[in-house]
Amino acid sequence: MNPRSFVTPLIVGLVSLSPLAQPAARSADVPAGVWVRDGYALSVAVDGIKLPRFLASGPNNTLFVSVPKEGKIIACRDNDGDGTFETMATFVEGKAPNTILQGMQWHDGSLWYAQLNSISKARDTNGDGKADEDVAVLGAEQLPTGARGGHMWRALLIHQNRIYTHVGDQTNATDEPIEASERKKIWSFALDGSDKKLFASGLRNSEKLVVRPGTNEIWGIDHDIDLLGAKLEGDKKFGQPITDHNPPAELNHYVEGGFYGHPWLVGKNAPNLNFINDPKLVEYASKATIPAWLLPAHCSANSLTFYTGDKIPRAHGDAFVAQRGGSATAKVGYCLSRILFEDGHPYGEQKMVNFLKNRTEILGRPVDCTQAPDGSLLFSDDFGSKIYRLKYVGK
Ligand SMILES: [Ca+2]
Ligand SMILES: [Ca+2]
Ligand SMILES: [Ca+2]
Repeated sequence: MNPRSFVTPLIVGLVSLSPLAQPAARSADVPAGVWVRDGYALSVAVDGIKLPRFLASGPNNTLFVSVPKEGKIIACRDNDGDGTFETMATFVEGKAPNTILQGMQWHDGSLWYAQLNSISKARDTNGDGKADEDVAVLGAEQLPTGARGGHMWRALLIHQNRIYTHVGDQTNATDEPIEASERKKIWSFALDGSDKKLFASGLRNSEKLVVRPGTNEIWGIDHDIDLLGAKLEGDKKFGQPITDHNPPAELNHYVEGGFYGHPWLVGKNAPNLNFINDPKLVEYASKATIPAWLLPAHCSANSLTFYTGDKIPRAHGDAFVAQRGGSATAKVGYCLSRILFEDGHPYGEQKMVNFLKNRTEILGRPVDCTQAPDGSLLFSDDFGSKIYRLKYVGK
């Protein structure tokens, strides 16, 4: 039987929940040449959203997908909980394109989401699948600026009745007093937008903040700087032998009052070569918290999700990381990786899915990842405009 025959438009209330183009099982294939770790199966979970970026799991097997380019958030539904999304509907729309729909989290019956200069919460009060109540919780006057330029993506985390948010450096590495800018810091607020507090400083660009399971620890991956060796590498006729491999990206455990070194320090408190004459370098280093784990330079690890399920052996408490791949002359990233944890500390990393064929050909760029209700992992790819599912299937 043609699986298409199962797919009929679902009309709920006044809103047509248009079906996915095809059931996931027979939708677009995984591109030939994508490497998947032994014991795991990769499939296309959603094929039909152009340029999907950020993901959040919601109730009733709903996956929220932001599409910044179109100013909307789409809700994909797995109506029968079998792991295949039958329908998708626009949950939030009409936002100015490219105003960033980045951080998203389901909390207390609403989808909370971040934009360039706001944090809002949206909910569906009449069950038609579309948000009809959309309330701004924080606006430009309260938030660290998300002015265009530099690293404008806004992280969002809600934890223990606080909102945590961060916007990255306005340039590659802005040398200014710590107190001069609200960027490069994590701020927290009460859920009604009051009680603004500084949480941590010295970040360059941590696009997602997450809580380690069973703890109140806030973790994130900081993209470190470009052009580290540019002054020495000159006209690049010798390539970028320093910058290509340095500095590492950082998996950080962000603590209240912590300082993480940017822009003066990189990696494990190595000086940023561009500030080598700053007399305060050693003082900064004495205050800085070093990363808990280092990732490859320029891997553009946008996102991580801690695994809380039991469907992947020994993975509970490990972090899965979406690495979009970035600016190095030699291509790095373009993968989903797993950082292994023991006793709360990372001790190893392995690739789970590699979208870089023969180290040169790009077959996908993972942007965000989240855990699905069935214990598999979902991650978005804005290169192939797909959302993938990675499932443990055993040997
Ligand atoms: Ca289903
Ligand atoms: Ca509604
Ligand atoms: Ca740092």
